[in-house]
Amino acid sequence: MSDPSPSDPSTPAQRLAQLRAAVPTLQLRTDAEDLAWYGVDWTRRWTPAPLAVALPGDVDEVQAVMRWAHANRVAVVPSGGRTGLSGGAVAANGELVLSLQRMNKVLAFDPVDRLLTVQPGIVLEAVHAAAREHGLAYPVDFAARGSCSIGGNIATNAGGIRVLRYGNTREWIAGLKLVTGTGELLDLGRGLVKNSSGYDLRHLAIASEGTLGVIVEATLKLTDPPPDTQVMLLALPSFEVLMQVFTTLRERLQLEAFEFFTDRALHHVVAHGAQPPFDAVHPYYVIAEFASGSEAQEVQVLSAFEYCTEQGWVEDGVISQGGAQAAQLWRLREGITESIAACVPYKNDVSVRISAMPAFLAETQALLAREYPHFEVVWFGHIGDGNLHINVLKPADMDNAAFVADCERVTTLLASTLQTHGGSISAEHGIGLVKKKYLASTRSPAEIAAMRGIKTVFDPAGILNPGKLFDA
Ligand code: 2HG
Ligand code: ZN
Repeated sequence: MSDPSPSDPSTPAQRLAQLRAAVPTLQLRTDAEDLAWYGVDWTRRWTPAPLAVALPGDVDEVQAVMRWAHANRVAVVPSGGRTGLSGGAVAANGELVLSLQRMNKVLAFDPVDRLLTVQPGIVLEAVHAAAREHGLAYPVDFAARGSCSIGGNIATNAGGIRVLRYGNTREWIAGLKLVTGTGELLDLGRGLVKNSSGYDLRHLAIASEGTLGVIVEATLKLTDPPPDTQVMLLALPSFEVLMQVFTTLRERLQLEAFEFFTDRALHHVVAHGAQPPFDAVHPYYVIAEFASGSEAQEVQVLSAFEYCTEQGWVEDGVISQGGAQAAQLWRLREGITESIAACVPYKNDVSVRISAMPAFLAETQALLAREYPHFEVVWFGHIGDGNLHINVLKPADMDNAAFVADCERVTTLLASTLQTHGGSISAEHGIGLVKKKYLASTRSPAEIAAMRGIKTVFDPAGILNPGKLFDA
């Protein structure tokens, strides 16, 4: 928490009493168990120590909390499903956690505009279900769908496994209501398809990681339901052929997703209970989902598969016959994060242009082989979007602080490799606390200065998620 201002020497207990008086209807939790639960995200690197957890039930309460926090200079951490991987929702310094979990309803559906208006605490999977009920789809999707919230997805511009076809969360936000650091309510975008009336503040709020405002409502674009699909899992002999397989499948099929993982990733998922797909072990695997159903499409699928095999790019493969098998194949990719969680991974989430991927990869592979000779490194990710997840696993006998320090040393080198290739240190997980010191490798000093200036406009007292993204 930011230090109390000189005119406000109150203790935490006095502050809470003040907050209770200012917003008498507000649900507040202060049990040690709640503070521990709401004070962290999936990073688990920080010790939670919030002041309290506020669970507002409506927009008025959020505004009242923010007005109080602004007046009393109390730091606030907006909080969704806390499935983030960059520490964006961590409250380790006496901040007030503002959990949107009770604000989790569908508010409206408009069939003409094909817009679904929801509260921020709704879980992604429930958004999918609501869209389906109306015969439509909300296409952003990823493994944390059962617990992440739409507000958190928007605050990080979440990507996931269908970006290749549908883009990031940003593409699907037609409107946003945002409560700023002074408690002002902004109604941004309002579902308009066309609106050339100056700065689009909605897009500043998207990916702002709770530093500009609290998202209290979102209007989401829906689209046609996805086509019937099949899933293909391919075993590849080398990384070099990966981009060739991608280019071939993208040319010949209507790709819905294209992801990769290594033998180490598969090893962990199988050890975690998944079914091994092939008898032999192969260095690399690709999972692709594509439109299929007509006879013509099926012929194309087989011919694309045969072509890749003839080129020597594919050592083995399987094509799903039915939804259950497709789900089983997807589990091999989507189960990776959970399967390595116990190994306390240090996560890199990097991106470059797809065209820069081969050169970037060659350099990065050499860098990591040189710098991490004794650590297990698990590679996977959204290769079709130029986005790699590189998870470095902590040796069981190594001290966590020493492990993180070593990984941070190597991440500095990785950040400069990324800079050479015009890439980003955070493709889709956000900067939060974890990537803060590398922001300057991805954004110029002038850009960071502009971001700071914007932060001051939305949050003049600097109370919204302080210390995340950049320091004050
Ligand atoms: C995924 O693509 C998520 O599965 C998590 O972004 C990535 O655990 C990770 O590094
Ligand atoms: Zn990902």
